[in-house]
Amino acid sequence: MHNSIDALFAGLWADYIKITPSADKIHQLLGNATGQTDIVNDHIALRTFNTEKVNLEKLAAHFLSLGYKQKGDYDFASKKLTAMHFEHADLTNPKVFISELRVEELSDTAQAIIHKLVDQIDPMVTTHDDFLYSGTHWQVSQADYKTLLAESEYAAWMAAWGYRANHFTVSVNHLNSIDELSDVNSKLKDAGFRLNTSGGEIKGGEDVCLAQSSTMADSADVTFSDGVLSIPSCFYEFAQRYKLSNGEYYQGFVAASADKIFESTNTNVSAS
Ligand code: OOG
Ligand code: NI
Repeated sequence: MHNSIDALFAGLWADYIKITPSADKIHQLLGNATGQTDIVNDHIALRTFNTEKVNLEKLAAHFLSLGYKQKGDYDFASKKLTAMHFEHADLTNPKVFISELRVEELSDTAQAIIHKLVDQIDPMVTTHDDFLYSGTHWQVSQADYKTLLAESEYAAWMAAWGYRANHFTVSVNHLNSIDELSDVNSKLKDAGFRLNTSGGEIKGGEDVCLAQSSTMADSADVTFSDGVLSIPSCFYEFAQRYKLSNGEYYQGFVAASADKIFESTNTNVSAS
C-alpha cells in the first residue's frame, strides 16, 4: 500500500495517460481556455470482479489505509455490477468510485473464462503499492475476449485492461472562466472529441445535484496471447456539482447517470 495519497494518484495518472492520449490533449485545451495548469480531479473509477481474491474490498483497502471512508453504495442490475464510493475528510482529495462484476450472474462459459484469468493472480499482488495501476495479471486470448464482449462489455474491458483507473474527471466547478458543463462539452466537440451520448450528452443535472459528461474511450493496442488488437481503453469525464439545501456541495454519485458513464468504454456507441 502507498503511504501517500499524492503518490498513489500520480501512479494512477501516469499509467492512465499512457493509454489515454486524449486526456493530455484535453488538459491543454482546457488550460488554454482558462489559463490554468491545475485542473482539479473530482474522482477516478476502478473496476474488478467480485471473486474473493480481487473483489472491491481488496481495491478499497488501498484507500481505507490512506484515511478514505466508504460513503454511497450502488447497484446496476442489468450490468450485474455493485459499486461503492469513497471520500477523504479532506475534500481536496479526489473521490473514488469502485465497482465489481457479480461473476456468478454470468453464463457458465463467461464464468469459466473469468475464473481462468483470476486463477493466474498471485493473491499477494493485491496489497502491492502499485496494484491499482498494474494492469492485467493473466494471459487472455482474443477469442475469450470476444466471448466476454458478447455478454458483458465490462467483463471484456477488465479481461483486456485489468487494474488501472478507467477515467479521471475534470471538476468543472474548479475551472476558471468556464462555469457550465455544456460549455466544456461545446469546446470538446469543437476540438473533435467524441462524447458519450448514451442517456444524452449530459447525464443528471441540477435536480440531482450532479451533471456529468464523458468522452468515448480512446483506442489502444492490447497484446492478447494470440496477437495484438486495438480496443477501447480509457475515457475522460467532466463533472459539475451543485449545492444541497444545507449549502454544501453534493459529494455522491447518481446511479442512473453512472449506468450510462460505464458505457464510455463500449465498443459501439449506444443509441439511447
Ligand atoms: C464507472 C462509471 C460511473 C460515475 O462518475 O458515475 C462513474 C466506470 O465506468 O467504471 O464513473
Ligand atoms: Ni466517473
